[in-house]
Amino acid sequence: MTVFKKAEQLVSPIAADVLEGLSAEPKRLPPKLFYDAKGSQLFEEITRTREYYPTRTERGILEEFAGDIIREAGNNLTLVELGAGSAYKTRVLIRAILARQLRLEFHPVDVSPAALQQAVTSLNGDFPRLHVSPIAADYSRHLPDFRSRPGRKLVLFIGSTIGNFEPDEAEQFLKRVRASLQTGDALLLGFDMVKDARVLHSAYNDAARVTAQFNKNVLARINRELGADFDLDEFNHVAFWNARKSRIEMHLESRVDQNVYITDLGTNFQFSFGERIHTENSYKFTSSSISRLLRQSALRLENSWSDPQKWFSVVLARV
Ligand code: AVJ
Repeated sequence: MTVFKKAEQLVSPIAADVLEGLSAEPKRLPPKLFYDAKGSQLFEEITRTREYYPTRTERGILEEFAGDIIREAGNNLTLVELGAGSAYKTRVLIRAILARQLRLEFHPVDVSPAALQQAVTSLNGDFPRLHVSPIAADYSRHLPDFRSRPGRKLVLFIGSTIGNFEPDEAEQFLKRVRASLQTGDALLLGFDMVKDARVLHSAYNDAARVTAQFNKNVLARINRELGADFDLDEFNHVAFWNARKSRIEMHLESRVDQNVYITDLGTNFQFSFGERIHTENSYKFTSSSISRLLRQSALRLENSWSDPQKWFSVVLARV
Protein backbone atom coordinates (compact mmCIF):
# COMPACT_ATOMS: atom_id res chain seq x y z
CA MET A 1 0.00 0.00 0.00
CA THR A 2 1.35 3.45 -0.90
CA VAL A 3 1.12 5.72 2.12
CA PHE A 4 1.53 9.49 1.94
CA LYS A 5 1.72 10.66 5.49
CA LYS A 6 3.32 13.31 7.63
CA ALA A 7 5.71 12.35 10.42
CA GLU A 8 4.27 10.93 13.64
CA GLN A 9 1.89 13.39 15.31
CA LEU A 10 1.78 13.94 19.04
CA VAL A 11 -1.60 15.65 19.16
CA SER A 12 -4.76 14.34 17.56
CA PRO A 13 -4.90 15.17 13.83
CA ILE A 14 -8.24 16.95 14.41
CA ALA A 15 -6.81 19.40 17.01
CA ALA A 16 -5.77 22.11 14.52
CA ASP A 17 -9.11 22.03 12.66
CA VAL A 18 -11.08 22.20 15.92
CA LEU A 19 -9.01 25.07 17.33
CA GLU A 20 -9.26 27.04 14.10
CA GLY A 21 -12.97 26.40 13.57
CA LEU A 22 -14.13 27.11 17.13
CA SER A 23 -11.96 30.25 17.32
CA ALA A 24 -13.56 31.62 14.15
CA GLU A 25 -16.52 33.99 14.09
CA PRO A 26 -19.04 32.52 13.29
CA LYS A 27 -17.89 29.16 14.67
CA ARG A 28 -17.50 26.27 12.26
CA LEU A 29 -16.21 22.69 12.05
CA PRO A 30 -15.24 21.03 8.74
CA PRO A 31 -17.55 18.20 7.57
CA LYS A 32 -14.65 15.76 7.18
CA LEU A 33 -14.63 15.59 11.01
CA PHE A 34 -17.94 13.69 10.87
CA TYR A 35 -16.28 10.55 9.60
CA ASP A 36 -14.69 8.72 12.52
CA ALA A 37 -15.76 5.06 12.90
CA LYS A 38 -19.01 6.02 14.65
CA GLY A 39 -19.77 8.84 12.17
CA SER A 40 -19.16 6.60 9.13
CA GLN A 41 -21.55 4.07 10.64
CA LEU A 42 -24.15 6.82 11.22
CA PHE A 43 -23.77 8.02 7.62
CA GLU A 44 -24.45 4.46 6.40
CA GLU A 45 -27.54 4.51 8.61
CA ILE A 46 -28.65 7.84 7.09
CA THR A 47 -28.47 6.30 3.60
CA ARG A 48 -31.02 3.71 4.74
CA THR A 49 -33.58 6.23 6.05
CA ARG A 50 -36.72 6.78 4.00
CA GLU A 51 -36.00 10.52 3.65
CA TYR A 52 -32.39 10.40 2.45
CA TYR A 53 -32.79 9.82 -1.30
CA PRO A 54 -29.30 10.65 -2.78
CA THR A 55 -27.51 7.34 -2.19
CA ARG A 56 -30.27 5.07 -3.42
CA THR A 57 -31.03 7.36 -6.36
CA GLU A 58 -27.40 7.41 -7.52
CA ARG A 59 -27.18 3.65 -6.99
CA GLY A 60 -30.26 3.17 -9.21
CA ILE A 61 -28.69 5.30 -11.97
CA LEU A 62 -25.44 3.30 -11.83
CA GLU A 63 -27.30 -0.03 -11.84
CA GLU A 64 -29.35 0.99 -14.85
CA PHE A 65 -26.65 2.70 -16.91
CA ALA A 66 -23.32 1.09 -15.86
CA GLY A 67 -22.94 -0.52 -19.32
CA ASP A 68 -23.57 2.77 -21.15
CA ILE A 69 -21.32 4.76 -18.78
CA ILE A 70 -18.39 2.37 -19.20
CA ARG A 71 -18.82 2.15 -22.99
CA GLU A 72 -18.71 5.95 -23.10
CA ALA A 73 -15.62 6.06 -20.84
CA GLY A 74 -13.61 3.94 -23.29
CA ASN A 75 -11.46 0.83 -23.63
CA ASN A 76 -8.56 -0.45 -21.56
CA LEU A 77 -9.55 1.45 -18.40
CA THR A 78 -7.65 1.88 -15.14
CA LEU A 79 -10.06 2.80 -12.36
CA VAL A 80 -9.36 5.37 -9.61
CA GLU A 81 -11.83 6.22 -6.84
CA LEU A 82 -11.47 9.32 -4.67
CA GLY A 83 -12.93 8.63 -1.21
CA ALA A 84 -14.06 5.23 -0.03
CA GLY A 85 -17.59 5.63 -1.37
CA SER A 86 -20.08 2.87 -0.96
CA ALA A 87 -18.27 -0.27 -2.07
CA TYR A 88 -21.52 -1.43 -3.62
CA LYS A 89 -21.73 1.42 -6.18
CA THR A 90 -18.10 0.81 -7.20
CA ARG A 91 -18.82 -2.91 -7.63
CA VAL A 92 -21.51 -2.18 -10.18
CA LEU A 93 -18.97 -0.24 -12.28
CA ILE A 94 -16.19 -2.82 -11.81
CA ARG A 95 -18.53 -5.55 -13.05
CA ALA A 96 -19.38 -3.46 -16.16
CA ILE A 97 -15.69 -2.82 -16.90
CA LEU A 98 -14.74 -6.49 -16.48
CA ALA A 99 -17.46 -7.38 -18.99
CA ARG A 100 -15.39 -5.46 -21.59
CA GLN A 101 -11.77 -6.10 -20.62
CA LEU A 102 -9.81 -9.03 -19.26
CA ARG A 103 -8.08 -7.30 -16.36
CA LEU A 104 -8.63 -4.16 -14.33
CA GLU A 105 -6.28 -2.16 -12.10
CA PHE A 106 -8.20 -0.30 -9.35
CA HIS A 107 -6.71 2.45 -7.13
CA PRO A 108 -9.03 3.41 -4.28
CA VAL A 109 -7.71 6.62 -2.67
CA ASP A 110 -8.75 7.23 0.94
CA VAL A 111 -7.39 8.75 4.16
CA SER A 112 -8.39 5.72 6.18
CA PRO A 113 -6.02 2.72 5.82
CA ALA A 114 -8.67 0.61 7.60
CA ALA A 115 -11.31 1.43 4.97
CA LEU A 116 -8.80 0.68 2.20
CA GLN A 117 -7.80 -2.66 3.69
CA GLN A 118 -11.43 -3.67 3.88
CA ALA A 119 -11.97 -2.72 0.22
CA VAL A 120 -8.91 -4.73 -0.89
CA THR A 121 -9.92 -7.86 0.96
CA SER A 122 -13.54 -7.99 -0.15
CA LEU A 123 -12.97 -6.92 -3.78
CA ASN A 124 -10.04 -9.28 -4.37
CA GLY A 125 -12.14 -12.19 -3.21
CA ASP A 126 -15.05 -11.33 -5.50
CA PHE A 127 -13.26 -10.31 -8.73
CA PRO A 128 -10.36 -12.61 -9.69
CA ARG A 129 -9.48 -10.44 -12.74
CA LEU A 130 -9.29 -7.26 -10.62
CA HIS A 131 -6.06 -6.00 -9.08
CA VAL A 132 -6.53 -3.52 -6.23
CA SER A 133 -3.67 -1.09 -5.42
CA PRO A 134 -4.88 1.17 -2.59
CA ILE A 135 -3.41 4.62 -2.02
CA ALA A 136 -3.66 6.05 1.51
CA ALA A 137 -3.83 9.82 1.03
CA ASP A 138 -6.01 12.79 1.91
CA TYR A 139 -7.02 13.50 -1.70
CA SER A 140 -8.28 16.97 -0.74
CA ARG A 141 -4.65 17.90 0.07
CA HIS A 142 -2.54 15.52 -1.96
CA LEU A 143 -3.41 13.91 -5.29
CA PRO A 144 -1.17 11.16 -6.63
CA ASP A 145 0.10 11.72 -10.18
CA PHE A 146 -1.65 9.14 -12.37
CA ARG A 147 -0.06 10.24 -15.64
CA SER A 148 2.71 7.63 -15.56
CA ARG A 149 0.36 4.71 -14.89
CA PRO A 150 -0.77 2.59 -17.83
CA GLY A 151 -4.21 2.65 -19.43
CA ARG A 152 -6.91 5.25 -19.83
CA LYS A 153 -7.86 6.49 -16.38
CA LEU A 154 -11.45 6.71 -15.20
CA VAL A 155 -11.61 8.68 -11.94
CA LEU A 156 -14.71 8.20 -9.79
CA PHE A 157 -15.82 11.03 -7.52
CA ILE A 158 -19.35 9.91 -6.81
CA GLY A 159 -21.80 10.21 -3.88
CA SER A 160 -22.17 13.98 -4.37
CA THR A 161 -19.10 14.50 -2.20
CA ILE A 162 -18.30 17.46 -4.46
CA GLY A 163 -21.32 19.18 -2.87
CA ASN A 164 -19.29 19.66 0.32
CA PHE A 165 -16.88 22.02 -1.49
CA GLU A 166 -17.47 25.75 -1.86
CA PRO A 167 -18.00 26.55 -5.57
CA ASP A 168 -14.47 27.99 -5.98
CA GLU A 169 -12.97 25.02 -4.08
CA ALA A 170 -14.81 22.58 -6.37
CA GLU A 171 -13.28 24.32 -9.37
CA GLN A 172 -9.76 24.31 -7.86
CA PHE A 173 -10.17 20.65 -6.93
CA LEU A 174 -11.31 19.58 -10.42
CA LYS A 175 -8.43 21.52 -11.93
CA ARG A 176 -6.01 19.60 -9.71
CA VAL A 177 -7.60 16.27 -10.63
CA ARG A 178 -7.31 17.26 -14.29
CA ALA A 179 -3.62 18.07 -13.81
CA SER A 180 -3.00 14.56 -12.43
CA LEU A 181 -4.47 13.04 -15.63
CA GLN A 182 -3.77 12.95 -19.37
CA THR A 183 -5.78 14.00 -22.42
CA GLY A 184 -8.49 11.39 -23.06
CA ASP A 185 -8.82 10.35 -19.40
CA ALA A 186 -12.28 10.64 -17.85
CA LEU A 187 -14.00 11.61 -14.60
CA LEU A 188 -17.31 10.24 -13.38
CA LEU A 189 -18.98 12.72 -11.01
CA GLY A 190 -22.16 12.42 -8.91
CA PHE A 191 -24.23 15.60 -8.38
CA ASP A 192 -27.30 15.98 -6.17
CA MET A 193 -29.76 18.27 -7.95
CA VAL A 194 -31.90 21.23 -6.81
CA LYS A 195 -35.44 20.00 -6.15
CA ASP A 196 -38.58 20.69 -4.07
CA ALA A 197 -37.46 22.37 -0.83
CA ARG A 198 -39.59 19.98 1.26
CA VAL A 199 -37.81 16.94 -0.18
CA LEU A 200 -34.42 18.53 0.51
CA HIS A 201 -35.42 19.59 4.01
CA SER A 202 -36.68 16.12 4.97
CA ALA A 203 -33.52 14.43 3.69
CA TYR A 204 -31.52 16.31 6.35
CA ASN A 205 -34.21 16.21 9.05
CA ASP A 206 -35.20 12.53 9.08
CA ALA A 207 -37.91 11.55 11.54
CA ALA A 208 -35.71 8.93 13.23
CA ARG A 209 -33.21 11.75 13.93
CA VAL A 210 -30.25 9.80 12.55
CA THR A 211 -28.94 12.95 10.81
CA ALA A 212 -29.20 14.85 14.13
CA GLN A 213 -27.10 12.12 15.76
CA PHE A 214 -24.62 12.24 12.85
CA ASN A 215 -24.31 16.03 13.23
CA LYS A 216 -23.85 15.84 17.03
CA ASN A 217 -21.35 13.01 16.70
CA VAL A 218 -18.74 15.62 15.79
CA LEU A 219 -19.05 16.96 19.37
CA ALA A 220 -18.89 13.43 20.78
CA ARG A 221 -15.75 12.89 18.71
CA ILE A 222 -14.13 16.06 20.11
CA ASN A 223 -15.02 14.81 23.61
CA ARG A 224 -13.40 11.44 22.88
CA GLU A 225 -10.32 12.59 20.99
CA LEU A 226 -9.51 15.93 22.62
CA GLY A 227 -10.94 15.46 26.12
CA ALA A 228 -13.72 18.03 25.78
CA ASP A 229 -16.89 18.25 27.88
CA PHE A 230 -19.57 19.02 25.28
CA ASP A 231 -23.04 18.08 26.58
CA LEU A 232 -24.77 16.84 23.41
CA ASP A 233 -28.21 17.56 24.92
CA GLU A 234 -27.32 21.26 25.12
CA PHE A 235 -27.12 21.58 21.30
CA ASN A 236 -29.86 21.36 18.67
CA HIS A 237 -29.45 19.87 15.20
CA VAL A 238 -30.39 22.57 12.67
CA ALA A 239 -30.57 21.83 8.93
CA PHE A 240 -32.25 23.99 6.30
CA TRP A 241 -32.35 24.77 2.58
CA ASN A 242 -30.60 28.03 1.67
CA ALA A 243 -32.17 28.71 -1.76
CA ARG A 244 -30.06 31.78 -2.46
CA LYS A 245 -26.84 29.80 -2.11
CA SER A 246 -28.33 26.57 -3.48
CA ARG A 247 -27.22 24.54 -0.48
CA ILE A 248 -28.39 22.65 2.56
CA GLU A 249 -26.72 24.04 5.67
CA MET A 250 -26.20 22.06 8.84
CA HIS A 251 -25.47 23.71 12.16
CA LEU A 252 -25.34 22.84 15.86
CA GLU A 253 -27.18 25.46 17.89
CA SER A 254 -26.44 26.10 21.56
CA ARG A 255 -29.60 25.80 23.68
CA VAL A 256 -28.11 27.89 26.51
CA ASP A 257 -25.23 30.21 27.41
CA GLN A 258 -22.42 27.76 28.13
CA ASN A 259 -18.68 27.17 28.33
CA VAL A 260 -16.93 24.11 26.99
CA TYR A 261 -13.41 23.16 28.03
CA ILE A 262 -11.20 21.22 25.62
CA THR A 263 -8.38 19.68 27.65
CA ASP A 264 -6.00 18.92 24.75
CA LEU A 265 -6.27 22.51 23.51
CA GLY A 266 -6.09 23.92 27.06
CA THR A 267 -8.85 26.32 26.03
CA ASN A 268 -12.38 27.30 27.03
CA PHE A 269 -14.91 28.07 24.31
CA GLN A 270 -17.94 30.20 25.03
CA PHE A 271 -21.32 29.61 23.40
CA SER A 272 -24.20 32.06 23.74
CA PHE A 273 -27.85 31.02 23.71
CA GLY A 274 -28.78 30.42 20.03
CA GLU A 275 -25.18 30.59 18.78
CA ARG A 276 -24.44 28.14 15.99
CA ILE A 277 -21.51 26.04 14.85
CA HIS A 278 -21.68 25.66 11.05
CA THR A 279 -20.85 21.99 10.39
CA GLU A 280 -21.71 21.39 6.73
CA ASN A 281 -22.78 22.81 3.40
CA SER A 282 -24.22 20.38 0.88
CA TYR A 283 -24.50 22.19 -2.45
CA LYS A 284 -27.23 21.17 -4.88
CA PHE A 285 -26.76 21.61 -8.63
CA THR A 286 -28.69 22.38 -11.81
CA SER A 287 -27.69 21.29 -15.30
CA SER A 288 -26.41 24.82 -15.91
CA SER A 289 -24.38 25.01 -12.69
CA ILE A 290 -22.81 21.64 -13.58
CA SER A 291 -21.96 22.87 -17.11
CA ARG A 292 -20.46 26.05 -15.70
CA LEU A 293 -18.33 24.21 -13.13
CA LEU A 294 -16.95 21.81 -15.75
CA ARG A 295 -16.29 24.60 -18.23
CA GLN A 296 -14.44 26.63 -15.59
CA SER A 297 -12.40 23.53 -14.70
CA ALA A 298 -11.45 23.02 -18.38
CA LEU A 299 -13.26 19.66 -18.53
CA ARG A 300 -15.58 18.61 -21.35
CA LEU A 301 -19.05 17.43 -20.30
CA GLU A 302 -19.50 14.35 -22.46
CA ASN A 303 -22.69 12.70 -21.22
CA SER A 304 -24.94 12.52 -18.17
CA TRP A 305 -27.46 10.10 -16.72
CA SER A 306 -30.36 10.77 -14.34
CA ASP A 307 -33.25 9.11 -12.55
CA PRO A 308 -36.76 9.74 -13.93
CA GLN A 309 -37.40 12.52 -11.36
CA LYS A 310 -34.04 14.19 -12.19
CA TRP A 311 -33.13 14.23 -8.51
CA PHE A 312 -29.53 13.14 -9.11
CA SER A 313 -27.07 13.29 -12.03
CA VAL A 314 -24.10 11.13 -12.89
CA VAL A 315 -21.83 13.00 -15.29
CA LEU A 316 -18.96 11.81 -17.49
CA ALA A 317 -16.38 14.54 -18.08
CA ARG A 318 -13.34 14.28 -20.35
CA VAL A 319 -9.86 15.72 -19.95
C1 AVJ B 1 -21.72 12.45 1.93
C2 AVJ B 1 -21.50 14.81 1.64
C3 AVJ B 1 -22.89 13.54 0.16
O1 AVJ B 1 -24.10 16.08 1.79
O2 AVJ B 1 -25.75 14.68 1.70
C4 AVJ B 1 -25.70 13.38 4.78
C5 AVJ B 1 -23.35 14.01 3.91
N1 AVJ B 1 -24.77 15.12 5.62
N2 AVJ B 1 -26.55 13.91 5.67
C6 AVJ B 1 -24.57 14.95 1.95
C7 AVJ B 1 -24.58 14.16 4.75
C8 AVJ B 1 -25.99 14.95 6.19
C9 AVJ B 1 -23.64 13.82 2.44
N3 AVJ B 1 -22.45 13.68 1.57
